[in-house]
Amino acid sequence: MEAEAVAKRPREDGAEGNGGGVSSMVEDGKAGDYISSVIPGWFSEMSPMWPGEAHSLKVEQILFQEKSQYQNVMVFQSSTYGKVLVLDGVIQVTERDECAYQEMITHLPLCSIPKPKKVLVIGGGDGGVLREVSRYSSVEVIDICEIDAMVVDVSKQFFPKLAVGFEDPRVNLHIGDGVAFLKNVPEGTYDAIIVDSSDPIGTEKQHPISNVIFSGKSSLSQRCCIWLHMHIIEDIVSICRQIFKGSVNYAWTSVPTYPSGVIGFMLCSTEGPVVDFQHPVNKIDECDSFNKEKGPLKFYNPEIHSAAFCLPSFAKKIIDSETR
Ligand code: SPD
Repeated sequence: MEAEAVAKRPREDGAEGNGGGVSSMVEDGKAGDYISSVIPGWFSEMSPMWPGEAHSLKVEQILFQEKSQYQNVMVFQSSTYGKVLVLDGVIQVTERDECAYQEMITHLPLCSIPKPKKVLVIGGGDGGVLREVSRYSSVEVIDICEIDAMVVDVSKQFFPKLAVGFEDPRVNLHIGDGVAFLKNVPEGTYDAIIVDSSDPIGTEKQHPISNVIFSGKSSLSQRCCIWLHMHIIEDIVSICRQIFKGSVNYAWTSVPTYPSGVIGFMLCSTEGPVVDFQHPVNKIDECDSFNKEKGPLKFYNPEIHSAAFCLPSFAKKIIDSETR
């Protein structure tokens, strides 16, 4: 669907502003079971993936809601986090804190390998990761495979500061299934593969993308939260250890609007030159292959890169025991 067509579509319930539509959506069930409201006029993120808790944002206005072929897509204007993109009831990005996620998921792997040239993004249809990858002048090709064209269109319409990533001439957009795409990629094609998915449910065994990303020399996948999913992270680390013959690492960062306020990343490398993810080889402010014309980073720096691998004791104990 084209963004222009999307823009003109009125809300089905005819309500306007003040987030009143959130409550009415719950009552009439139009947006499915995912959207709920603890307090009228607020969006509350509830899911069996984080039982017993709900992070809430005050809604000023619902700007878009539609069911794509794959999921419920919603954009609302919040009081304090700018515009918010929600897929199947789960916050994906907010204008205020998107920098933390997009910069970390991109620069943790790309600052860890010298002069990355070919990069694949799986998911990431909002364009934020592309925006960050395009900062590297060493990069020649940026392929992206996003399953849901509506996410791309909605981002171009409502999140131009993210979707600017699509404007880079090195970007090749493929709309389709990431697993199918990867099956046709010869091993070693990409220097880095970044999996920017919605929340993965269960372990790698149930999430086939991770079973085929070994073709990359380095890969990163967003992986759960230490406060909520330690048991899943434990399984994932163990399975990655069997799949990846290089290094397997877990890092995390703060994203206030994600469940429990943090999100984790699995960083893995194939055999070959050792990738020391914890100590970036590209110092982003000094590095030749970094295009300074794109403006300053808001969140990432070399210190926060290394710090992202420091874990609280309860998580370190489990992850270290799996990585030995
Ligand atoms: N709990 C939400 C995790 C969302 C991860 N994907 C975000 C996509 C942003 N490019």
